[in-house]
Amino acid sequence: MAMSLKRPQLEENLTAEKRHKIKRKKAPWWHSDIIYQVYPRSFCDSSGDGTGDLKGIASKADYLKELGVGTVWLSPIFSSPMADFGYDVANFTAIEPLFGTMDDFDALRAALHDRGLRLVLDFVPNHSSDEHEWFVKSRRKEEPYADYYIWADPKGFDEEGQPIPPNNWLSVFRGPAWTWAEERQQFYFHQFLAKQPDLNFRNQRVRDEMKNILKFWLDKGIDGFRIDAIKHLFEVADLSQDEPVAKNSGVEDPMDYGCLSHPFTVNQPETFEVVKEWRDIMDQYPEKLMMVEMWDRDIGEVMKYYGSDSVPLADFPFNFLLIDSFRNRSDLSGAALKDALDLWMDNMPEGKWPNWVLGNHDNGRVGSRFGEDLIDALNMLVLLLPGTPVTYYGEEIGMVDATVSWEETQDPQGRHYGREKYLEHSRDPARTPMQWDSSAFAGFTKGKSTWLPVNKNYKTLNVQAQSRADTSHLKIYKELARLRKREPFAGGRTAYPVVTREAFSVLRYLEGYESYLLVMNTSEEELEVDLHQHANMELPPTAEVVLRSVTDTAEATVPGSEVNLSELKLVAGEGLLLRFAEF
Ligand code: TEU
Repeated sequence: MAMSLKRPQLEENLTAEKRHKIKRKKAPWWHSDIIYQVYPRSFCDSSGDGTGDLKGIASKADYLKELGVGTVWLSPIFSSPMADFGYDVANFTAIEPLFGTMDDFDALRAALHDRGLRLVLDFVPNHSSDEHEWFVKSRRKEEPYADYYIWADPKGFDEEGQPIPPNNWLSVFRGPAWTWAEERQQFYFHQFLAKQPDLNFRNQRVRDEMKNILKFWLDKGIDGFRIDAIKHLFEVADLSQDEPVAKNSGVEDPMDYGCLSHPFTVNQPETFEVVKEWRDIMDQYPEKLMMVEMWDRDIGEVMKYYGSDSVPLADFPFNFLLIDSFRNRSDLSGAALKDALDLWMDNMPEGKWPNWVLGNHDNGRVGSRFGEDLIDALNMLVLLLPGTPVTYYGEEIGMVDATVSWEETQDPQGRHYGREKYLEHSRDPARTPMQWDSSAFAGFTKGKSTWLPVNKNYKTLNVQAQSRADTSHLKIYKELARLRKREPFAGGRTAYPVVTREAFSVLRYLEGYESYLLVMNTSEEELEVDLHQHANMELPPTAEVVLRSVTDTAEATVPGSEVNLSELKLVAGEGLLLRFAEF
């Protein structure tokens, strides 16, 4: 067969049997797990206060097990005034009372572990809350905390006697990245909100504190970390330098983060030293997962976080290319999908492991970004590619962005842009409560209100309805989670036999096993495609349908049917998973 092969992990010329032996012996658990992101405020509320909590999550442990995910990653659950909904931590080793107690945490960990599921926590090292004891003391210049944060004198004073920040650096959330502290008569730096002052990683004590925090949670038996906003960890030491205006950004608002480029505030070389220190700590425990969150257009910068064979860093930096390459449906085509997959695989260092992220709490829901018709096809894609898929809660049932009015808007990123523009920036629409059933508040709470509105579509779009339906996003997801454990997916090879504007296909195959072919129609129209005409390799004349998108109700593609690959019909956005004997 003439095709281009990608085998991220295994030697090309080994026999299938030997490959399996190596794989069984060596592959870490997170190669086979699906990582499922729970946004704790929005998953399940046991207390009735309208915000999700740990007991609520624990009550859904059976659901998660049955879903077929292996690892549960929780967005921050630590003590927090909730200015950025937990990403502003006031005590890194205490549980936020809104979410419960340390006993609830232990019970949740046990509930997951008892079911063979793993638990990964969010680690937010770049900043703390301004209500953290360290910052309160630092603001008073109390030792040893005085230099725990990035403090700077004003560049001068304006005509009204107001202090001028040391440079033009901007906050990711809009506006100056410097806030004046009366008490200390200095500015402090915050890459995000003023309520999220950046920690000073040039201070050894800060580095030690953070290491101890990692150990604290590892000693509690968690299985790894997702590390937040890693590229922001260091800034240049010389604070006198302005960041340059970004060329061709198209951003007009001078207070928008996008209008500057950021040579002095992200991806500084020192960051990798610190990540290495964390890796070393994690390696003192058996098989802990380290995922880093790194959002950057520069793929080379992203890949650096994998490290190398001699200096391994994260197990993977999140792969956001499936979010970032296509902001909407019109950007999506078979060819563009192939480019996005290749961009990761071709740049990933030798011997490293890929991952695929379709959505998270900072981005719109998959169905809203691309179109609901593509939900199943995209789940098929990320769950069947080689690599670790990351699923944001609710994506398994195809939740879509909810309408959140200006009055209801909670997200500080949205609020910072004001009533006119909040919709472009608010992350709330993708953070609404999980839709469990058709009862009040979608079964998310027994209380009288919820922190964000429940999507109005919950009466029909919910877990219970999809469990009962003959076909549903949920049923497809579960089937995929089961299928991906089979050898052609777990340890097989990958090829892309047909890539056109409207069609994309992925073949997973392994000597001695049946081959699986996923065919996707990326267009918004029905498609009839002759795979043989377009294929860059030999394909059999027919194949058996294994799974199809919920939108396809044709007689010819009922699972189990034999379809002719010369005249394959797909509805708009469909994913069709086919199987044929090894050939
Ligand atoms: O997000 C980090 C974040 O905002 C960056 O990835 C950002 O998009 C990029 O640097 C802009 O170029 C994390 C969390 O996911 C988010 O929810 C938090 O608000 C943020 O950190 C602050 O902790």
